[in-house]
Amino acid sequence: MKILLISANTLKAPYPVYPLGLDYIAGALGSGYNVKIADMNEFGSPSALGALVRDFSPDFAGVSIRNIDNTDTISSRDFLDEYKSLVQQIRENSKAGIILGGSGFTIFPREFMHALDADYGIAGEGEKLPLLLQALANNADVQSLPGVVTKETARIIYEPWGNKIQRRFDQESSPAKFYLANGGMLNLQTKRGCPYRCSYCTYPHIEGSKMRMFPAEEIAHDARKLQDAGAKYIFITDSAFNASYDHSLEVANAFIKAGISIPWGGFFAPTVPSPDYFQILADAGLSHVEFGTESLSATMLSNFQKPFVVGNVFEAHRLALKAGLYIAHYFLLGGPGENRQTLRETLDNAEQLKKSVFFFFCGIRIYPHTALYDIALQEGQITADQNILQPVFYRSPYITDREIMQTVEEHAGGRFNWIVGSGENKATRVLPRLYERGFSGPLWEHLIP
Ligand code: B12
Ligand code: SF4
Repeated sequence: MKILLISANTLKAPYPVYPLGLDYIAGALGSGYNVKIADMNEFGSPSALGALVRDFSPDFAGVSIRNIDNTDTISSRDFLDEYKSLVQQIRENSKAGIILGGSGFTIFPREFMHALDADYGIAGEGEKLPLLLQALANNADVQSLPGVVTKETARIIYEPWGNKIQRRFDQESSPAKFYLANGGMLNLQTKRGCPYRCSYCTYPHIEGSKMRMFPAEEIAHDARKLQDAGAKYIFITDSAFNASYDHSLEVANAFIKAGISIPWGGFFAPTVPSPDYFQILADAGLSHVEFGTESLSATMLSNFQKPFVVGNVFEAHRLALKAGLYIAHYFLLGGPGENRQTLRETLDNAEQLKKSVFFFFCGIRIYPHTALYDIALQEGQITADQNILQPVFYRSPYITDREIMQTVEEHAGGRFNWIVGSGENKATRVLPRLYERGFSGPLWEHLIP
């Protein structure tokens, strides 16, 4: 059976993202299938995909829907029309059944099934794809399979994958070559799931709320493959790399043993680690720490149900700085209860975080299966029957977006390391030029004063 796996994502900001999920699906399908991976970043436009679909003539096309929109309140952009033309290309050039999946799809499975008129979908982990394909080959019932969605599905069974998880990375594949030639950043996952329940966050729904760690040696082995292929930087895609201090340390030690010498980074929660934690990670090559801080107001951290308090952020920052790491803090402004005073607290406290980059996002994308969704519903910001595939952002009733933005801009006073929005400003326009000049990695470190 021939399976074409397509990464639909063409967003290149802040940089192009290697379609890691498709490596895992290829790993799950194994050698019993003839699998080809196509990445829309290589094709430029959906119509350019047509010839490949015709030549390969797949039995099924799996389309990976990662991004729904750019989650930017300042210049919001969604990708539905792009995905519609992609699906049209598959239909026009083959008889393949179309199966959707991916993190964006998992948040809005029914909406995507209808909007893209797809045949099947898998909400959650794509490792379930072989089960769906076998059931289809045997004309068996697919509705009872966990995660499987059709346009008729009434209830989706969300169940984390409990069996083997295996990545198939092929450094000779054209996607691998594309990312190695464009910035050299590849990615790696060390576990799935996040045990925290931050009010606005989709990650526990996408990956599950119980952490499932991968064996450290296997991860280090995969990291070594990426390094040997020519990767210049590895992004660890875990929801929060330090959600398990023990496991992340095991990974770091396995990296050292495997001779990983390229820099790497990922998302961290600013909880307080042991005094030598960041130093051990730095010795293993960690270079960039991206803290999901969100606010430096005690009230807002509690409203967001964050697993840390303001003092923890200062301490985590201090230890990361001491280990010589590049640090970025991400903020979400305008959440439930945000007002002039909480905003002021956040901005004043941020002054204490030296040698760092701050990314401020204003207005929070409302997603189903989150506490923020229920708050927005109660406050009448959305209705129960509203389709929120088109982005809807939560707005605090106590302060306007305009005032938040203005206050942040005034407070920042033109400092390059204070970035508002996902970066349509002067500072981040510099980044693509740095890639062209051969720099690699996330590059925000160049904005640190
Ligand atoms: C890591 C990450 C990043 C990193 C990526 C770094 C890197 N080099 O890899 C960075 C920080 C750069 C980033 C940026 C952005 N991100 Co991001 N990111 C993530 C995160 C946490 C993990 C993604 C990941 O790699 N997972 C690991 C892999 C293995 O999983 P996967 O790809 O999802 O694949 C599995 C399943 O989904 C499924 N699957 C995947 N494809 C398919 C296909 C088929 C056919 C099937 C059956 C199954 C299937 O099977 C796979 C294996 O189990 C997710 C949230 C999450 N927890 O999923 C958000 C997430 C994907 N990001 C999101 C967004 C919005 C963005 C940005 C637009 C934010 C911004 N404004 O800048 C940018 C876009 C960047 C780009 N160029 O596309 C959203 C997308 C939803 C949306 N609203 O559009 C997510 C879901 C977070 C959220 N808000 O809910 N991101
Ligand atoms: S914001 Fe981070 S720590 Fe909180 S639930 Fe989401 S992934 Fe977990």
